[in-house]
Amino acid sequence: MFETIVALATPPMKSALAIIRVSGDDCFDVVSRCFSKDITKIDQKTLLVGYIENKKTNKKIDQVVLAIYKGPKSFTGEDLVEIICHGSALISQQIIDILLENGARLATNGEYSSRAFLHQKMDLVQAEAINDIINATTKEAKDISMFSLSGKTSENLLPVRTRLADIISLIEVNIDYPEYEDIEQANKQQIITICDEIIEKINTLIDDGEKARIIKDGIKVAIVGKPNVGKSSILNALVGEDKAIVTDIAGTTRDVVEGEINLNGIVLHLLDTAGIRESKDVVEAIGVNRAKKSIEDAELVIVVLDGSNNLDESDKEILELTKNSNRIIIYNKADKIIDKNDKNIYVSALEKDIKPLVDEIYRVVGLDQQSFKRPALTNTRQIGLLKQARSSLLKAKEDAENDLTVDLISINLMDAYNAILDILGERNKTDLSKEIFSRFCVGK
Ligand SMILES: Nc1nc2c(ncn2[C@@H]2O[C@H](COP(=O)(O)OP(=O)(O)OP(=O)(O)O)[C@@H](O)[C@H]2O)c(=O)[nH]1
Ligand SMILES: [Mg+2]
Repeated sequence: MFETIVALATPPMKSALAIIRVSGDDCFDVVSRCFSKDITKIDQKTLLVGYIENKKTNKKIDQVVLAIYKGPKSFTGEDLVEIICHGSALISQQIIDILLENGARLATNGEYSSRAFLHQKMDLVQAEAINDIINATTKEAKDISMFSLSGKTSENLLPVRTRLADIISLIEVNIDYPEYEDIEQANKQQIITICDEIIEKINTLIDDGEKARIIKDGIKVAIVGKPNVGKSSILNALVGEDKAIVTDIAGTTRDVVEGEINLNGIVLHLLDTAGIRESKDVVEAIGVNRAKKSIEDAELVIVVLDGSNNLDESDKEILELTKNSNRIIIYNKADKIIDKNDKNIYVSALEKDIKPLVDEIYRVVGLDQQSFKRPALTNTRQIGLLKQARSSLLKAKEDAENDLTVDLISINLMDAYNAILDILGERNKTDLSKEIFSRFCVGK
C-alpha cells in the first residue's frame, strides 16, 4: 500500500503559477474530496480545469488545472495529480492543508523519486541523476546528468554485469552439475582472463567517473606560497576581477579569499591563502594555519614562487609541505625574469599573462573533449561500489592464481556482481539463477 503523498514542487514564493504534486494508491479519491469534479473514474492522462474547495465549508480555495496521470504511466508509476494553481505561498499552503485533511500526508525528501524507483520506472542511477540535474550549475554538468537520467549511464554497466554473470554461471554449473560431461569446464586460466577483462572495464568506468565528477562538482584549488609572491594577483587574474586585495606589503592576505571560475566547463573553486611564514602576529598566524589546512583540503594546489628572486628557505618549506599534493608549481613575475628555464611554468599576474597556468590546469585535470560527451557514473556511492567490485575481482583472480577451488573463487565474484547490482539498486530484484539458466540448457 502506497500512501498518498503531497508536496509543493515549485519554490514557496510569489510566481505566476505553482505546482502541487499528489501521488499514491488513493490519490484520485483524495483529490476528488477537495475538487469540484469527480476524477475517480479517469483512466488516462487528462487535463481538467476546476476548483479546489473545502466541501465542508463550501468555500472555494483556488481555480486550478489538474494534470492527471493514471498509473503506471506516471512519474512515480502510481496514480498522480499535479495541481497547477496560482503562485502564492498562501494559496499553495491552503491547498496542501485541505489535501492533508482529506487523507494525504506530506511527502518526505526525494519520496517521489524513491517511489519511481520502487515501481521500477527508473534505476537508482537515474533516480540520483534527478538531484544532479537540479543542482547542475554548468551546461556541461547538466549534460552529464542528462545521460544518467536517460539511462545511458546505466547501460555502461551492462558489459561488466554480463561478463560477471557469464563467469559465475560457468562456475555454478560446474559446482552444481559435475556429472554433466557436455558442460564446459571452468578452468582457472579462463577465470583469470575474464577477471582481467572485467577489471579493465571497471578501471575505465572509474576513470571516466572521476573526470565526470570534476565536470559535475568542479575542483577545489588552493593557491599557496610565501608572502608577496603574487598569489592574490593570480587569483584576480584567473577570476578576471579584483577579488583579493593586492599590495606590495608582505602579509596582505590574512584570511582565505574565495573565487570561482568556469574554465571551459571545469569549475574551479579557488582559494587564495595567506602567505606562509612564521609570524608573531596572532591574526596572521591563524591565516597561515588556514593556508596550511587548505593544502590538505584542496584537490589541486598551485604553488606560487617569485621567479624574479632566488628561492629561499620559505619557498623550500612550502615545496616540502605540498610534495604529496596534486600540485602545479609556477614562477610568477615573469615580466621581471631574464633567464627562463624551459622546464618551468612562467606567468605574469601583473600583465594578466596566465595562459601557461590555465593550460597546465587543463593538462593536470586530464579532461579531453570526450570527457564532456560521455555518460559516466559520478557520485561517491557509485564510484565506491565500482571500487568494491574491482577489489573483489582482484581477490577472485588471486584465488584463481593460487589454485583455490572454484566455489571459493565464486564467493568473491558474487561480491563483485552484487556491488554492480547495488549501483543500479537491483540486488534484490535480480534472480541470478534466471541469468544462469538462460545461458545453459542443463537437464535437457
Ligand atoms: N612585476 C610583477 N609584480 C607582481 C606580479 N604579480 C604580483 N606582483 C606584485 O607583487 C606584490 C604582491 O602581490 P600580491 O598578489 O599581493 O601577493 P601575495 O602573494 O598575495 O601576498 P600576501 O597576500 O602578502 O601573501 C604586489 O605589489 C603586486 O603588484 C607580477 O607578475 N609581476
Ligand atoms: Mg595575498
